[in-house]
Amino acid sequence: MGIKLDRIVLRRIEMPLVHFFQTSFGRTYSRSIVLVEVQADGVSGWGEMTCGENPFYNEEWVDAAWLIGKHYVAPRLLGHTLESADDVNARTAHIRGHNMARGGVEAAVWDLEARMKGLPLYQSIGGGARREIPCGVSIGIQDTVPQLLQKIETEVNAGYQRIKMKIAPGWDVDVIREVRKAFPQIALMADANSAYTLADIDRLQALDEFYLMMIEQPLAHDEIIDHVPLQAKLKTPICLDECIRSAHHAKQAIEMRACGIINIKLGRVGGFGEAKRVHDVCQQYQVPVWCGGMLESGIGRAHNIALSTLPNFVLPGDVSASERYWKRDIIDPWVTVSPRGTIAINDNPGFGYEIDHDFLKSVQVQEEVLS
Ligand code: OSB
Ligand code: MG
Repeated sequence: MGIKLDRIVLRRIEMPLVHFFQTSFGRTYSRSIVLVEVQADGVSGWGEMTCGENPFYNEEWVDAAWLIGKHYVAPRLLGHTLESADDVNARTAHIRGHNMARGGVEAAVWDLEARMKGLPLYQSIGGGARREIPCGVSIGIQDTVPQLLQKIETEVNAGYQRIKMKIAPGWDVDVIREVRKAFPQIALMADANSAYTLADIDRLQALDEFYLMMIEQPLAHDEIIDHVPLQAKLKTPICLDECIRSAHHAKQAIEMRACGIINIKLGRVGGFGEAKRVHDVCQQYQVPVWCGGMLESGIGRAHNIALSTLPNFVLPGDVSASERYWKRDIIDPWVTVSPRGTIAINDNPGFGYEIDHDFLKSVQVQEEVLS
């Protein structure tokens, strides 16, 4: 069939979070998000560049992502006929880094292709291993331990299948001890977002006592190798997030025994093409994966839901209900979670949700049409 992109529209929206989100690298009250609409033959596909407002999770951030999309990604796609969405990754592979900017456009083209064919996105990407995906939540660093315990109780009662809590030096061993005292049975994990070094090995070993499912990215954001001696000394499996940007990284990390689990984020690896390759490598090595989150709007969330239907996404992901993030989401219907902590897959074309255009307009602060 071929996909000839006529237009790419970049939009920037600003939406306050229902509750601030604090990680080891900072606190976020409000999200600034770059959305991508790609158009061909009167059909639109939508994507989201999943970077933060600042270059603190990794080096990407919204202002840079916008410019990468405009100056480097769009010119490689506009006016060309793509055989399929799978071609987008290779057409932008000369760009060093900026995977979230590249991936936002790539994912939009996957959505477009699925809508042109009248297929659900999850089928287009080769997913469909499950009709509902298992969900967990990611809970940020709070001001007090009682506030954290209260939040965990709310999410456990809502049915979420596992709780992830953010940790950092000063909010780790003692806090997790309190959490375990209050919730001895829950599936619990901790995400350090690169807050430690090998000098902290004793502190990280102390976490073994709390039988966590995993500890996520304890060491530097760009570091795989140091996780090897750390994993050798921990009973708790390490899950890598930040430092896995490609299937090649995943293979290296697994072979050198740097981790037992990998978190796949669509943007971090540059879109569906590479996310599927990371998934496949992990499956070959029998390393389970789960879908990470970047506080996405409904558009990025819908992509994550489709991704989570690939067979090796066997662990609950950080994909949770719209209402945990937003007073109002930009998709219709919103993403909801069942009392057993799952999101149901639907069979609508593309990513399966409609854009709430009126609301989108009301939160939009910038728009640029590229053709
Ligand atoms: O490390 O997984 C992370 C949010 C922003 C940046 C990094 C991370 C996160 C989350 C939130 O943990 C996951 C979500 O609920 O979207
Ligand atoms: Mg993480």
